[in-house]
Amino acid sequence: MPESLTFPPDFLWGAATSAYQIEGAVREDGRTPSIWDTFSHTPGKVAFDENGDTAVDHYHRYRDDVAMMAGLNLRAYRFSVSWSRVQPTGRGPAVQRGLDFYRRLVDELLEHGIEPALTLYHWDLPQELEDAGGWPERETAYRFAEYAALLGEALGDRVERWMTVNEPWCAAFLGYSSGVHAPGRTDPAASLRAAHHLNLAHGLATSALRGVLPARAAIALSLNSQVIRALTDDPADADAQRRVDNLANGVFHGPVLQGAYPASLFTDTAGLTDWSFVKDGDLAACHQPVEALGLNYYTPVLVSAKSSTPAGPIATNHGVSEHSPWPGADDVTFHQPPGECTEMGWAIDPSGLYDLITRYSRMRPDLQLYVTENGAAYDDKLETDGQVNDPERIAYLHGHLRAVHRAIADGADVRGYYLWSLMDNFEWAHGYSKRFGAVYVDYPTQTRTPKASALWYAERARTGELPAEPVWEGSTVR
Ligand code: PNW
Repeated sequence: MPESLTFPPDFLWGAATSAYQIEGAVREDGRTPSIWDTFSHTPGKVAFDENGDTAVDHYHRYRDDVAMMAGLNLRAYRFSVSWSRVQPTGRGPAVQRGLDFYRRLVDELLEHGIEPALTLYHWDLPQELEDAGGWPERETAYRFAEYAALLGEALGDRVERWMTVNEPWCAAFLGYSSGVHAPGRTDPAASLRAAHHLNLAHGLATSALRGVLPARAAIALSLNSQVIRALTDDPADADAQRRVDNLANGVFHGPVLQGAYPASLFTDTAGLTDWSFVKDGDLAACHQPVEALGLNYYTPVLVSAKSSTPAGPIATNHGVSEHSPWPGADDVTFHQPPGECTEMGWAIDPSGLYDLITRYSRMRPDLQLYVTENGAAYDDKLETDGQVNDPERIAYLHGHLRAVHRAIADGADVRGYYLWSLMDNFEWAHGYSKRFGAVYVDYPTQTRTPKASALWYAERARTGELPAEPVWEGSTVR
């Protein structure tokens, strides 16, 4: 019989969103198109050809949204800044009206006692920079550092939690190799250059922020470090696991957290590139001191060597494309992990979150760890009584929060958890068909309704207690 668990008193109970997924107002106050505007307006790229033009209209409704967060007892809110709102061409001086929106949002959060956690890049590169070559071009990393400094100067007096790049794996490999995300390119060699320049962008931005932020500011990187499991203990499967782990994790945490790329990554990808785009001094530039590491986790990845592959369901976790998001791993098979799935088809496995946290806790015991995203999509319905009952999401959150608690009990320095997502929103290539929110959004009216899971989570935030069982019988937050 499980018992109820208590989290540390200063544990940060939060929720997360990103700019393109919620803001809308894509043509207001000087904002120019990002690669996601272009991509979503290209027929056939997003389910039902949906786009973020309106999204959940957060740009106009941020005040109500912040009041709603306060009503849900949230202590922290992780959001991202739309680069092309602040720097429409990706270079040059900042646009005041763009900065003002984020200043108003941050002030509203602070007035409600909610800590803002700002992500500089959640995939919405200004289109003009993509036209100049995008992340495969080194110049983009320099542009990013300049943008980081502008934001740091503008908001450093009121934002203490800074995150550079969110999930560089998605940006590099879904964007430039499999092409299921913007800008939709399918060039594996270019995707490896993109990965390096995202690492460099993180490092250069971190240095630039140090120059403008007060000493109390904490800088972090958010990785979608993935948990890669081998199908069997056959050495060929273990090798497949190592190769995919390099491409999912090592290619980012190597330079950024350890100061070097894994040597075997170079040999695994030798047929695609000679890595000559890594210049002298780059590894030192990537390997900047940071205070915190953000980990995003949804589901594990299960692999085997093609030669040893038995028949079985093949995973579609990373979207469906004839091009792989794993450059140089064509001889690996990706399997559907066992167990129940969320609406994304992602297998539910909280032990993966425990494994991820303990891995990074051992790698860098000096860093504060945050779960910067975790959550689930379900086919939620607004009932006639005005409630949204989502017991599956409560069970998902319960299981994963138990895993976080176990990791803390075993010595990991996990300081907080940001539920993905605060509210239903534009789920990238899936459009609005997948609901990740704790709060339900009725898109035609933009009405927000906290789901049962939001009320359940609000109780965790209020009490710091995780009950023994994932049940919720209340209907309001006390
Ligand atoms: C993350 N994959 O995206 C993002 O950070 C969020 O913006 C997004 O809404 C959330 O997770 C849910 O999808 C991912 O294919 C998209 O492995 C795709 C993958 C992983 C994360």
